Parts: sequence; C-alpha cells; structure tokens
Amino acid sequence: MKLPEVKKYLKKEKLDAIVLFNKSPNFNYFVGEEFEHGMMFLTKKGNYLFLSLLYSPKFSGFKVVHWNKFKEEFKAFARKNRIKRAGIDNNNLLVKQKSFLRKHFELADCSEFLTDLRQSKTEDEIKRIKAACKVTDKIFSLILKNFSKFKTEKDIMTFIKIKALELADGISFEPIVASGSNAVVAHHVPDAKQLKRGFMVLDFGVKYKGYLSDMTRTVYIGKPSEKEKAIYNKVLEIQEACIAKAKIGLEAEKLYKHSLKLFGDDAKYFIHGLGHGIGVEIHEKPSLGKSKDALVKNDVFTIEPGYYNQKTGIGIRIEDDVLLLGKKKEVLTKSSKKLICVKP
Ligand SMILES: [Mn+2]
Repeated sequence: MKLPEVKKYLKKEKLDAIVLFNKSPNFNYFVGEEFEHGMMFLTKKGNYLFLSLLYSPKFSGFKVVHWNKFKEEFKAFARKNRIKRAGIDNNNLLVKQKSFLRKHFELADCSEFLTDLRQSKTEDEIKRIKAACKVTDKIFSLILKNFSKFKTEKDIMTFIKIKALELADGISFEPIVASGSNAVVAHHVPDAKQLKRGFMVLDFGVKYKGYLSDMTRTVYIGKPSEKEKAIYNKVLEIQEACIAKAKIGLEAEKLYKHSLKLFGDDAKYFIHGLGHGIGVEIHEKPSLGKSKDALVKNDVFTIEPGYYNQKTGIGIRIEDDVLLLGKKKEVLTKSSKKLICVKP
C-alpha cells in the first residue's frame, strides 16, 4: 500500500532503500496481507522480500529473493542494488537488528514517515476495517443472544475468540470482559469466577485481512439504579458529543480536553486517553490524548471515554470506531449504545 509515496520519500531523503525486519507492522501494511517473515527492502527500482527458502509468498509489487547462506548473499544483494543509505523503522527494531544494519549501511530513522503514511486510509483499507467492524457488531449481538449460557468472564472471552476466528481472521487484541467491580480496571483480564452483577465492560475487536476493529460496550447484569443509569448516560453523551466534534484538521488533544471538560467533576474517574487510530495496529496515529497529532481525511480512530470509580466499584466505557471522510464522518461500529440490561 502507498508504495509510490515511498519512492518519492526515498528520492527526497536521498535514501537507497527502506529496510524492514519481520514483526514490523509495516510489513503487513506494504504487502497488504498478514506476513511477517524475513526482511523487506523498498527501493526506487523495486520492492523485495529477502527470505529463507522456507517461505515463497506471492505479493503483487514484490519480488522474493531467497537466501541460502545469509551473510554472503545479504552482502551481494546490498551490493547489487547499491544500497548504502538505508531508512529504518526505529520503533520496531531490535537492538541486535539495528547493530547488524549499522555494520552494512548508513542509517536514517524513517519511523515518523511510516506512521504518518498509515494515518490516512486508502479505500481498500477502509473496506477491510469496515468488514472487521461489521463482524464485531455481529459478535456483540451473539453475546447478548447467548448470554444465558455464560457463567464467567472467561466463557465470554472464549466465545469472542471462537467467533472472531469463525467470522474473521481472529481477534485484534485480547478481549476485555470485566463484570461488576472488575470493570473499574480499564484493562481487566477475564477471570473464571461467577459473573458479577452490575456494569460489565466488553472491549474487543477482530482482524480482517490484516486490519483491526476495536469496540467497547457496557451492559448491565441485573437492574441498574437511577444513579447508575445517570452515570452511564453521561458517559454516552460525552462519547457522542466527542464524535460530533471530530473534524479534519482538529488537534486530537483538543478533543481529549473537550471530553475532560464535559466530564467536569468526574474527570478524575476518566483515566486514559479519549482514543487512538486503528489500522494494521491497534494503536496507531492519531493519539487522542496528550499529543501533537491532528485529525486527517480518511482517518480511522476510536472515541472511548470511560468512567472508573474505585470507591463505588462502577466501571463504564463506550467505544466506537469513527471514519473521518470529507465533511462527513461515519461511525463504523453500529451496535446499540442504549443501556442493555441482561438477566443475571
Ligand atoms: Mn480502544
């Protein structure tokens, strides 16, 4: 994806190549599929995957170069393609990988270019994220439909994982299922105890063709008090107000600060950022917290205010994935946000 932009960048920065190691999320990004093996070279003339004989993938726009004796053939490859100045992804590089590259090339960090490149999504990327969101909505509806079968948070987590594999390419991160007072821990790990009464936070997403979704809904097990309903509706109103305020060019931090203002005295219970970009990674640019990032066209990010009160044991979070088109925007996760109460 966006390989022509890379060529322009190489020219501008006088680089011979961008060199990426496996495990860099940019691997998936550029080949357009889930693949994280070997090394990737993006040069002005062509794009290469430098691989052991164990792999022989076919990606359009990429040539596979197999090595048998790594050291010799790596040197020969670099010489043949005249790679002297190489751009690296400093954010996704092991110390030993960097010191290896340093022995062979003059290095320049291009991690910022790569993060920026991925912020605005292409049509194809948007399609994939939308598909991931659709499956996420489906799984949420299936959780509600099957609720009487679940005894523990772990039961629900397992259900999410199975459905994510059946309906998509698996989960996008370890699902959070937090019932009762567990919900005050924003990143609670699901346990095998009886589900507790009260609010229950369900935060999960799936992967579809390398692209991720991330949604949170908070339901209530039992019957909420008027006070509890009021807190829930406050979080919901803030979430919707922040979605409404999001627009191209707006500084992400301003939106975050706006949410704090709306929380008022309750801002002390909102302990994380307002949201984050999603794409091939679950957290990418922009960061809707303390950051210098601005919202751009075709940005996809989450809006997820939360309320975590240790004293009362109440935890609530509501999260949607939002696509910023020109003047319009689209909320990609469409599950109902009205407070849903389920039987204990
Ligand atoms: Mn999130």
